[in-house]
Amino acid sequence: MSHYKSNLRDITFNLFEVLGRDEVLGAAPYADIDRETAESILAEVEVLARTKLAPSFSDHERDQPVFDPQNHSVTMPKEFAKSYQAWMDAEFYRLELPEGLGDSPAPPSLTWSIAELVLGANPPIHMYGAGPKFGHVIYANGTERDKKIARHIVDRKWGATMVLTEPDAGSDVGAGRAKATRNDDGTWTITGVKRFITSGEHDMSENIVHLVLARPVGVEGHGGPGTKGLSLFLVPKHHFDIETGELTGERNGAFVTGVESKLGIKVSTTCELTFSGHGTPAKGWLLGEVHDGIAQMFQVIEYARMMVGTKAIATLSTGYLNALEYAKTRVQGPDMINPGKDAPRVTITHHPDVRRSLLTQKAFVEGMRSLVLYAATFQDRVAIAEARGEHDQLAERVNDLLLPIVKGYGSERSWVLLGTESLQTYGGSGFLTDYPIEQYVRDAKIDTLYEGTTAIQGQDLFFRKIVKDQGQALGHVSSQIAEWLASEAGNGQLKEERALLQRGLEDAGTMVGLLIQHLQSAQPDAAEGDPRNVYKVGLNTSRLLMSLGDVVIAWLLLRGAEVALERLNGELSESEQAFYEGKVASARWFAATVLPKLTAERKIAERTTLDPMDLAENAF
Ligand code: ST9
Repeated sequence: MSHYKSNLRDITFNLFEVLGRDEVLGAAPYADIDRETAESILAEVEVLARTKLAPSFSDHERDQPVFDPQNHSVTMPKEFAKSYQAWMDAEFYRLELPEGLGDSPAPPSLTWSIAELVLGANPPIHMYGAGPKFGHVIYANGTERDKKIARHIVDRKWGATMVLTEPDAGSDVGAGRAKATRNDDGTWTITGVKRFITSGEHDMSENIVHLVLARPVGVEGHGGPGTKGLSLFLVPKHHFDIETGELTGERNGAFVTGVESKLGIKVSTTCELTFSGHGTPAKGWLLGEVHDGIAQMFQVIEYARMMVGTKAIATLSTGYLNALEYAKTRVQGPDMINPGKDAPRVTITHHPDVRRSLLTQKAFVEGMRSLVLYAATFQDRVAIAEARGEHDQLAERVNDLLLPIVKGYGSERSWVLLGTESLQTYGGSGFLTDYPIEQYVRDAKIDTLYEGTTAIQGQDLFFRKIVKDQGQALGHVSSQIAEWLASEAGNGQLKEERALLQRGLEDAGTMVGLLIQHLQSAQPDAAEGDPRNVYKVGLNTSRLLMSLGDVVIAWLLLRGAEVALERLNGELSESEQAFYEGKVASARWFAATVLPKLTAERKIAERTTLDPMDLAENAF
């Protein structure tokens, strides 16, 4: 039986009933995909995810990739490779590619819905399967030569990796020291050691193309310190004929020199890669023949941040649904209102604390799913504008604003809830490998770490997505919320929840204003300022990230509740009635139990002092 429990009903509810995605389907550039087609694609992927992708999920623990240090190779477990093959053979990845590369583009709101199903069933399949999407970045930024490489990656189903991190340069990517030296034939030789490279080596595709950040040597105006001195190189595992994609039989000098042993997600290889370290030069091409590495790599990072947030949320979703199933069948203890020793024992869904826990899981996961798909609606706008040769700058900005929330908030909330609520629902049984929850907890922890830790997401949100953006995207989202609050949404039935959201919005707004004040007072020219006030910002960026996430999610859940209340006025089947009642209940629960905490968060932020920064290190 599959461990994976999907929630296709909630996905389609968000897509079509809340976010109106019918609007973008059936018309250019998505003329071939109408709502019916989209729904049948989702249904097909859901079956594939449950029946072909999910079965090898728990094998990861027993049957792990085997690293051979002599041959610099990794042999993947057979069952996982079979699931991976099933996904690649189905070619749904083509829906994520632009015209000219994949031939059947679909809106990002649909492709992220598909991604949720795959990431919930077996996350590393989606990660190993990202090759074609890397092809997209190469295609978009590349020369004619690079575009050919991109096509080989897609057509031959090659793997690809993002290669940034070095032993001494993690979050601080600009501290990287890998070098690139230009060869007479126009190629480059890369030298250095990179660490934590996801999918860095495996035997499931005939080739892997590494996208490597390195510092060009001896090129005037380029290669300086920091991230701006980095360029992006395409470095294949095996050499190939650029025209045909056929492998030449020659190994390039990009070798796996270590595979990490780690807490979770064990089938995903986390590799040390050594370039030009074993007597063979690691040769590659400069992407697009321009030295613009960090900006190019951030195109990958932005996608990957969305993917990581979606992965975390997808795992919480299946975690919650598994916990719910267990709770409905697990008989334990009497009902609180009939506590006698001889009283009948009841399923644990009768216990108030279990109901609290289940409703908390349900509210967060449904809210975060809405967040992912809400962000995706802005990606739809960006993609549609691009297809017309235009730019939708507002949509780009709002998507940028939402990404750290999807990734940072999504991963933190999911991991914590999986551990504190989903696993806890099982009692001691949750600790056992008999159930998938313990693996979910371990596999989801990484989501708070990679693609920029939560602290990095908080800083990105405040400094880049709010301050540098001059509050344009934030202003747009908060005015949308304010507009909704001013409307008659909920037909009087969500009055209390709207008041709670109003207060939460004000609390979050006050926090943003406060951090901006601290930042201004830290500027050298500020009257009576203090440069150390920037620490007061740094002490609160994670708090702000989580608070803004709470506000946006509450709003999206309440929008869903508004739709559900309307539907509940009509004739419904029993299951649809229950579904919509559940939507209203989770929105109300979130508003009642999460939003009031924002006032406390605001007060904590207001009372921030420099004490933590003044404390001597040895006093910690
Ligand atoms: C990792 C692997 O963790 C995890 C595995 C995941 C699974 C892999 C599967 C992935 C599939 C991917 C498929 C690709 C598909 C793509 C399709 C798309 C069509 N947004 O602030 P500054 C840029 S890997 C955009 O001064 P510092 C920007 O160019 C490890 N751009 O930074 C900027 O210049 P400007 C992941 C951004 O102080 C420039 O950077 N590691 C953004 O020099 C400099 O900015 C990390 O994620 C942004 N949000 O450096 C690193 N931010 O301002 C985490 C910056 O002129 N560390 N840029 O525009 C950080 O993010 C640091 O804050 C830092 C700091 C490196 C940016």
